[in-house]
Amino acid sequence: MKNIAIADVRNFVLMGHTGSGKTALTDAFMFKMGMNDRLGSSDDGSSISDWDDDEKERKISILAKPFDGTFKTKGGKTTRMVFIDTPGYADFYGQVVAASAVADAGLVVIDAASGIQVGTNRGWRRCEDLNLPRGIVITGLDKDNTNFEETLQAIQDVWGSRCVPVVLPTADGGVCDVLSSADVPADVAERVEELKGSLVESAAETDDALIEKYLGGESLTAEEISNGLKGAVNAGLLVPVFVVMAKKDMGVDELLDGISRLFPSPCEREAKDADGEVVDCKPEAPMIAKVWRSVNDPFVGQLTFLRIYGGTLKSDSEILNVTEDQKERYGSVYLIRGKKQEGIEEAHAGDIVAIAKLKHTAINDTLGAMGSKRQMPAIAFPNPVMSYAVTAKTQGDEDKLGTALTRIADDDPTLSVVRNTETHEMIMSGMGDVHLDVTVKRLKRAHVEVNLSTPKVAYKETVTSMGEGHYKHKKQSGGRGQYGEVYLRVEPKQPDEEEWFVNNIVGGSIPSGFIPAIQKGLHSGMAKGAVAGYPVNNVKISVYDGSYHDVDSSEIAFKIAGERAMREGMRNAKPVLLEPIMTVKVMVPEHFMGDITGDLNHKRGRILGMGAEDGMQVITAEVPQAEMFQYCSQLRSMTGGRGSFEMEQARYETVPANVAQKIIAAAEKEKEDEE
Ligand SMILES: Nc1nc2c(ncn2[C@@H]2O[C@H](COP(=O)(O)OP(=O)(O)OP(=O)(O)O)[C@@H](O)[C@H]2O)c(=O)[nH]1
Ligand SMILES: [Mg+2]
Repeated sequence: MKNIAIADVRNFVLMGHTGSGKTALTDAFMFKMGMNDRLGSSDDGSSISDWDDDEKERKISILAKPFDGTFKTKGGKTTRMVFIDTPGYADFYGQVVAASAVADAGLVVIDAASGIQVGTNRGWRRCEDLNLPRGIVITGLDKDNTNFEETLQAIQDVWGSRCVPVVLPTADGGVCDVLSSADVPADVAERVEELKGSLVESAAETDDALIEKYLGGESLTAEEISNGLKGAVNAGLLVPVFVVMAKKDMGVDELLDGISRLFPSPCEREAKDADGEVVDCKPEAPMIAKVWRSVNDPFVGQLTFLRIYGGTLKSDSEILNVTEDQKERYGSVYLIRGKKQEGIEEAHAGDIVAIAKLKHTAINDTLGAMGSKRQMPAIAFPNPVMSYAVTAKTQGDEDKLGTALTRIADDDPTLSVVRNTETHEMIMSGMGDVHLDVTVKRLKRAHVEVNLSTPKVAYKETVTSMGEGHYKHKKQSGGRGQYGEVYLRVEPKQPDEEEWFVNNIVGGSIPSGFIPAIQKGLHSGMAKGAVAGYPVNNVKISVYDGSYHDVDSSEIAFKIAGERAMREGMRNAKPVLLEPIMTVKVMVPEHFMGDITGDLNHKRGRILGMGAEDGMQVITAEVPQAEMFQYCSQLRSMTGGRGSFEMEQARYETVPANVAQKIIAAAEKEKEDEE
C-alpha cells in the first residue's frame, strides 16, 4: 500500500436496509480485488464479512467491518479501496453511525425487489446529517418482478433528479457503463446518449469556466467531465446510481471503477477538529487520529480502529491519547480485511487502520503526536431505548457479570450498563431486543449466564400536607432499660428551604446530645419509606418535644423513636408516591399519527406537541417511565419498523391514586413474601 498516493485512496461506507445486499457486495469486492480466492456468501456462512457466530446464526451483519484492497481501473490506475460493511438492522444503527463518521462517502444499497425501506432512509438521513457525498447501488435486478426504471423513478421521486444512473442494466442480463462503455448495446443506446447529456451538464455546472464552454457549444474533454462529476458528487449535487448483481459478478467492475472516478479522496473532503480548525491532511503534518471502533480479538487482543486525519503513524511506537492525556505503546499497524489483519510499517493521513493492545483508549478518543492537545469531534451515538435488569443465574457470579458486561459495553457505544443506586439493580440498556439478546449470548460465551427482567421503577415517596408523629420507645428487659420519646411534624419541604431537619426542642425535653441519634433514625426511616417502601424525598421534619430518662435513655432508643415517629408523621401528612416522567420524542410516517397518539394517551402520556421533521411526523410527549419499558418493541410492531423514538428523564411527578394503590399493594405483597 506504501506506493499508493492519498489522492488514489477511496474510503466509503456501505449502508442500507437489512437484506439489501451490502455483505454480498463486500464479498464481491474482495473477490474482485483478489483479496479472497473465492466468492464468499452469507447464505452458507462463507462470507468474508459475516463471520461472527451471531451473524452466521441470524444471517444478518451485526458489526461494522472495514476492508482494504486495491483495484485497477479501466484506465490502468490503481486505487486503494477502503470500505466498511455495516449492519442494516435497526438495533445495530450505532455501527452505521460510527462507520459513516470516518468515511469520505456513502454507498446506499437498495434492493430493487423492495425499493426504499426504513433502513435505506436511515442511511440516507445519516449521509445528509454528515454532508457525506454518496452514490446509490441498485441490487436484486435478477429477481422476479423487478424493473430498473421503476426503481430509479421511486428513488428520484424521493431524492430528486440529482440521482442519475451511471450504469444501466441491459436486456441480456448484463450492464453498460454510461460514460465509458466502448460497446453500447442497442437496447440502451438511446438512454445512454440521453444520460450522457445530463451527466455532462452536471459536470459543467460545478465550474463557471466549464459551463461557459459547454453553453458555447464546445465539447468537454473526458478529464474535464470526470473532474466536474467528481466535484458534483463531492458537493452533493450529483448522486450516481449504479447497478450490481453481486452474485453473478455483474456490475462490480463498473461500480469500483465509478467509485475510483467519482468519489472524493480523503484530502478532497475537509476534516475539522473539535474547535472547527481544518486538519492538514498531509503525511508530514502532526499525527491526529480518531478511534471509531474497538474489539477484543481472540488472537490479537484489544484492537483499536482508527481513522487518521493528519500525519503518519509508524509501527512499534508511542502515541498520546489526547482525550485521556495518557501515553500509549503499540506494536504493529494493521490494515484490516474483515477477520484478517496485515501488519504494515506505517499508515498515513486518510487511512483507516487498527493498532493493538492499547490500555487506556476507548471509542471516540483522539490519538495524537506526543505533546499534542488537539482533539477530533466526538461521534454522537444514539441513546439506548430499551432496558432490562440483569442478574447472574448462578449466585456468586455477580462480580463476573459486572466485569464481563462492562467489557462488552466498552466496545459497544450503544450499550450502557449502570447500577441504579435507588433500586439496586444492574440495568443493561440497548437499541432493541435483538441487540440485548446478542449481548446476552456474548455474556454466555464469557461464561456468565444471566436472567433478564423488567427494571423496577425508582418510585419515591413524599407528603402533601403536615402530619404529626409520636413514638415512645420504652423497654424494660432485665438490667438497664431503653427509653426515648419523640414528637415531630412532617411537612413538604419548600423549594427555598435548605434544611430538611429542624430542632425545635425547648426547655431540654430531649438533651441535645441525643439529637444526632434521632436524625440517624429519621435518615433510616426516609430510606425505607413509609407507604410502599420507597425512599422519601422532599420532606421537612421538625422535632419539637419528647422526654428522656436519666439512666435508660440511649442513642439506640432515640434512633428507634425517631424512625417510628417519622413513619407515623408521614402517614398523617397525606403521603403520595412520585414516579419518573420521561420526555419522549416519537418519529413516524404521518398515517401512523392516530395510532401513536392514542397509544401514548393510553399510557397515561401527555402530548406536548406535534410537527414535521425530515418528512416524518414528530410527536413530543411526557409519559411515565413505568409505561415505557416495552415501547421499543411496541412502536416497531405498530409501525412495521418505520417509527423510532428517543427519551430522557424529565422529572418526578405524583402517581395518580388508582395507580398508587396497585403499587402499594404490590409492595405489601412483596414484603409479606419476604417475611
Ligand atoms: N437475487 C439476489 N440476491 C441477492 C443479491 N444481493 C444479495 N442477495 C441475497 O440477499 C440476502 C441478503 O444479502 P446480504 O448481503 O447479507 O444483505 P445485507 O445488506 O448485508 O443485510 P444486513 O447485513 O442484515 O444489513 C442474501 O441471501 C444474499 O445472497 C442480488 O443482487 N440478487
Ligand atoms: Mg450484511
